Amino acid sequence: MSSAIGSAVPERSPAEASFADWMRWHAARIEQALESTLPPASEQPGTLHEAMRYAVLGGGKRVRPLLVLAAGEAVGATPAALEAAGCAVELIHAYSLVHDDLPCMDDDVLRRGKPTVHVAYGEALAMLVGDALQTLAFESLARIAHPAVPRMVAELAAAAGSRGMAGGQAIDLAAAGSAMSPAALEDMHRRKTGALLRASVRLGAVCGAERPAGTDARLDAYAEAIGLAFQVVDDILDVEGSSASLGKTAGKDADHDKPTYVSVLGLEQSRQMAARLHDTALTAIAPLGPPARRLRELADLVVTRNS
Ligand code: GRG
Repeated sequence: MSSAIGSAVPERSPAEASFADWMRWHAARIEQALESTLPPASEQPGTLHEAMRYAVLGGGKRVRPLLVLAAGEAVGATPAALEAAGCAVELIHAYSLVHDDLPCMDDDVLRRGKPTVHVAYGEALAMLVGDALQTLAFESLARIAHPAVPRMVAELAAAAGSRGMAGGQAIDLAAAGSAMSPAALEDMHRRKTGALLRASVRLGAVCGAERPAGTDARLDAYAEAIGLAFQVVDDILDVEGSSASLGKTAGKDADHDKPTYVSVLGLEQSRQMAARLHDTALTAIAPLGPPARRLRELADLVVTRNS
């Protein structure tokens, strides 16, 4: 085993491993795969490649690749395709964070506990880092040897595009300073945050060769619920967390006068909504039984996380 994975991580990820061990093992594998997918900083143009690596490596919870892997496990998919698909989703996520932090968008200086990419490398290079991470995501997805690749490319592109994440971001930018109904807020977040989380589950699911009838619908219902729960919890953490624990600037939403679950529903109702969505997610996948164990544990993590 490579030293990059580290001696504290078990040799294999057995079915009976604790969730913490399962996560550490897969996060280390994903880190290694991202490391080898990203061009080395020694390759020209060196500064762009260095900045891409700065944006992606050594930080982040890796929730999206873990969802790909957990959904794949739930349907008996082979690990190699899942890992590569997980990397592709994480590259899209990293690109979105780099662009989101730019002065023309959220204008943030701290991400994953370190200066944002435009602070470290300048705005023009940060734009290019996002662009290049996005195309690298689709290049690596297209290179996977699996019959479901065309479906995976379509799912990821739709989730990241104007009907998904980029569209949600456009709605978000237009909403600052204005009131929003709970329904409009939900629509925005289903696109901005939910679409990529849903795509993560779908990418894992389509790697499974023979899925019993109803499985895709159950996984979709799970993904819809945790996608929204993730955002509700994010809004709660923005109010309750510290910049040190979050690794990003706390209190940004209020500073930018943005509608959030906390500003629209209040803290207590937001907590109740997260708990309801957690229940919905668990109910949706209950019929999938023990193979869906990691999806259940990830749903728990989404609502109990503090960063
Ligand atoms: C610029 C096209 C474009 C889209 C940006 C994702 C996004 C859209 C903006 C990020 C703003 C934000 C903080 C949204 C809340 C939910 C979210 C995506 C949080 C960050 O994801 P985590 O917590 O981050 O998984 P790590 O660093 O752990 O990967």
